[in-house]
Amino acid sequence: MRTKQLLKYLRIDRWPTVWCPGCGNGIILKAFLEAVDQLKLKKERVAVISGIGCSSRATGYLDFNTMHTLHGRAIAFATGVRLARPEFKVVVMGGDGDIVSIGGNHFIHACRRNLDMTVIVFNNMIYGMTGGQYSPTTPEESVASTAPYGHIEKPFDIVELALSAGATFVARATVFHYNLLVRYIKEALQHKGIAVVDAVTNCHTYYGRYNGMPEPYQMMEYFKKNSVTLEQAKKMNEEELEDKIIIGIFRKEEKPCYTDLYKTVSEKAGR
Ligand SMILES: Cc1ncc(C[n+]2csc(CCOP(=O)(O)OP(=O)(O)O)c2C)c(N)n1
Ligand code: SF4
Repeated sequence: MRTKQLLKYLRIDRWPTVWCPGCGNGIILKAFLEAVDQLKLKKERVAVISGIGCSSRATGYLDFNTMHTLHGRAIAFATGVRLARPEFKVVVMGGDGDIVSIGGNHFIHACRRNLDMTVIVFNNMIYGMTGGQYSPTTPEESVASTAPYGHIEKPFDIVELALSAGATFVARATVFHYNLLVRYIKEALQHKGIAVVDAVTNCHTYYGRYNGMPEPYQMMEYFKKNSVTLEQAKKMNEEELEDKIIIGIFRKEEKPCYTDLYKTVSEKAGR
């Protein structure tokens, strides 16, 4: 019933999606639509920009103002949209590879500038579209097509990265925690300044298959078993937190955002 009400936000003529059955991308997409619907945002006033990857295909299915751009460059395009159309809610969607690997520089500087936009990272810990190569968030010792003997690098923690780069809203949930995901995306969309949601999701086809969880439900069980809330995490030591996914809102603060500061400069310049 609820799903039916959300169909108005989708380009149904473009379905079925390219996504594997059971891919977590659909869960994140639905959580986003639920948040948009609860906030009663007008779809004509929402712009969604993505890069390249399985997750970035989301913009093709969403009936908003959408742009499917270049790998890693969604935030750069979104910055242009933000400045040109201040009345729009600007949302960036992309994979961990897209946003924190090739697009990593755009990401940290968008956080530093406090650009007024929501960035939803579909964090499946791997490059899905290109066949399961390791990404900057692939956990140490995990197997990937480019790490058949186990990954030797330490992963980026997207939350830590966003916090240290100066993001003013930072949250994380997994696709197992659907209601939390809706809540955090909703808060992110209401936030003035940059809002980063690390949406941890399953690519069972590659990450799961290489790491003993080939079925979507096995990855769901993994997320359920290994997630701890921020409150629980505060009482745990480093060893206990190893391999744990900490979920919650890590920062929510008001600070002048880039567009407001830019406006004051334009006014000074008499424009
Ligand atoms: C400049 C450039 N480099 C590399 C690629 C190839 N490429 C396409 S998608 C992708 C990675 C996708 O991984 P991610 O962003 O994590 O998204 P996912 O597919 O997992 O959702 C890569 C490397 C490209 N399209 N353009
Ligand atoms: S390859 Fe992975 S990320 Fe891509 S659609 Fe399939 S399950 Fe999803």
